[in-house]
Amino acid sequence: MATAPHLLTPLPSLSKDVAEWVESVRQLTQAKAVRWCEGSESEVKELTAELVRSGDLLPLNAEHFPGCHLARSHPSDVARVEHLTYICTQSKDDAGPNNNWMAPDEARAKMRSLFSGCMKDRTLYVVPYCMGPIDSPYSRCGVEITDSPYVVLNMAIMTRMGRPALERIAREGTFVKGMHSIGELDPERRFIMHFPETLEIQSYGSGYGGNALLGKKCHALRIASWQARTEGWLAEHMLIVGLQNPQGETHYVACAFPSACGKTNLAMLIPPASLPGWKVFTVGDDIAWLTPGPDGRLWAINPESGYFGVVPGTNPETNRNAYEMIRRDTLFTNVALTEDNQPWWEGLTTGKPVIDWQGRPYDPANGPAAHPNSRFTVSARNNPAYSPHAEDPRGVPISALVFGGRRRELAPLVYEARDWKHGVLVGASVASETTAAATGKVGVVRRDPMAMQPFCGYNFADYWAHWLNVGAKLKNPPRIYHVNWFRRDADGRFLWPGYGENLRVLEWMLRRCAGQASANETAIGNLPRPEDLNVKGLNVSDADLKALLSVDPALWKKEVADIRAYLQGYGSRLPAELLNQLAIVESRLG
Ligand code: GTP
Ligand code: SPV
Ligand code: MN
Repeated sequence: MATAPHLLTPLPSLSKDVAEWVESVRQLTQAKAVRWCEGSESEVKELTAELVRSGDLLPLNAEHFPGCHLARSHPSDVARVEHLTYICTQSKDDAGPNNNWMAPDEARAKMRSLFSGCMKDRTLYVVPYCMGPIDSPYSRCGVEITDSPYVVLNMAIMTRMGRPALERIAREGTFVKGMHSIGELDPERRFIMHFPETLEIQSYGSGYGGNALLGKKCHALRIASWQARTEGWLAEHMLIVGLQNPQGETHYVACAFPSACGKTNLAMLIPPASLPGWKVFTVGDDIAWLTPGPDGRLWAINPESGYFGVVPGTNPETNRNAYEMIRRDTLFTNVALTEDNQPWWEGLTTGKPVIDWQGRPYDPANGPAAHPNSRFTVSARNNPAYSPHAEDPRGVPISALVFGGRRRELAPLVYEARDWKHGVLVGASVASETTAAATGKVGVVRRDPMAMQPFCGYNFADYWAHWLNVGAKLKNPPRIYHVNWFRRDADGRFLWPGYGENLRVLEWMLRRCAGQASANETAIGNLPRPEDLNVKGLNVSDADLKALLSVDPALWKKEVADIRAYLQGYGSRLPAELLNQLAIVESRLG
């Protein structure tokens, strides 16, 4: 039955809990107006028009990029700020050596003084959202309060936002409370605080991505990982992709790679012409919530409904689908402009930049034209390869889990863990070069276990123990792999072409899962021999392939020592099983 909009229950009366909390935040921030977000298309249009009028959004060339806009963030506010991100648990040990920690009382007092009166001249937006399909038992809801209409527009794309979420909150009686203000955009007055014990997030002083779109990393990973541990599931920094083989069978794979290490690209992979008959379906590109199912398999949902993706490098050659996807109804942040107002970024082979990401005339002396962490926000519905099962409330069954990192040397193209316990060690020992997705130096190798170093809401030692427990509950656990698309030679050239060609590696994994492919059993795990990979039509020299698929025992002995030192940094909470697994690898290295 269709209801006329003016007959709908007013949003604040749907949930007394939410309304009371919003009122308390209004009093604290002294917002000049309060606007509850309904989540309708007309509301998004209206907000967009307001932002265009205020000059905060720039419409892009309507012929080539219909419905697209450009936002420029403050030049000091272009990436996540890990050093200003805190987990505020009663006990410091619960946050662990992997997190910055602040006592909840101290953090609350600090944030109270920052939020006090901060919205005097601004509108307070109330954004109810659902992470995951609105009717899935695995989904979780939250409400973000923000004074940034840019954040509202992003949340409208990235989450199921508005009335249905608020209705679910009213039914369930529980939600994550997220408070956000851009404040003065002063890096000295910028904090991202998490209170997992009370399901609260407080973020001040940044309007950018993971710092400000609280449904994403703050809720769906840091808070959710904490909830997942108490409830027996996993919240992970993983893409989810469906791979349909030429026989018509589809298998789902979930992969954890650190930020800007290839998740969106793999989730939207385009099969090379020399592998005919394969089809690829995107379920998710950044976050997976995984639950042991009654059938003993691991089932996954994507809590998001859009992509906040890295723009540079996207082009018709590397990924035609991604390129086509962002040519309509897309919100660009921090890209450059061509003379005729088209967005431009490094990696595009057509057009040339005249205005850089800061709005200045382009001068190569100022660095790249588009910021290396410039992003697109786009609805998953724009993706030509969007899987219909992404909306399935039960999620999809996972056949393989893949960890990966960006490493010039050492890590081979792919190896397979011997079993789940070994796989947990493989995940826990992931290391990767830092990227522009977070502020700080780029290209430094650091440990990034399960690609969750910036996102795990509790002590990694307890997290690994939880991973071991989840595995013990699975009668049909997925196989676990490690990949590295980023091996280079001495001149810096990539040894592996990557992108669509990565399907060859996934194909070997799926044949392994089906018991149809052989492998070379090495100390670190099982590697394909060159003849185990489908290399038909692949343009990689025999020497490069050999280098990609070999294990250097001397280098790996050093790596094992480094992993041991890292793990021992977690002290007595570290599960002994990880050191047992490491000892097995070490003894096999001889
Ligand atoms: P976040 O959104 O930060 O979590 O990043 P992501 O993991 O989704 O990474 P994305 O797919 O956006 O890729 C990041 C960068 O790596 C882009 O510049 C890509 O062009 C590049 N890239 C992705 N896949 C490959 C690959 O297989 N090989 C190489 N050499 N580069 C790749
Ligand atoms: C990442 O950094 O892993 C991202 C972008 O996906 S952000 O939303 O900023 O976290
Ligand atoms: Mn990410």
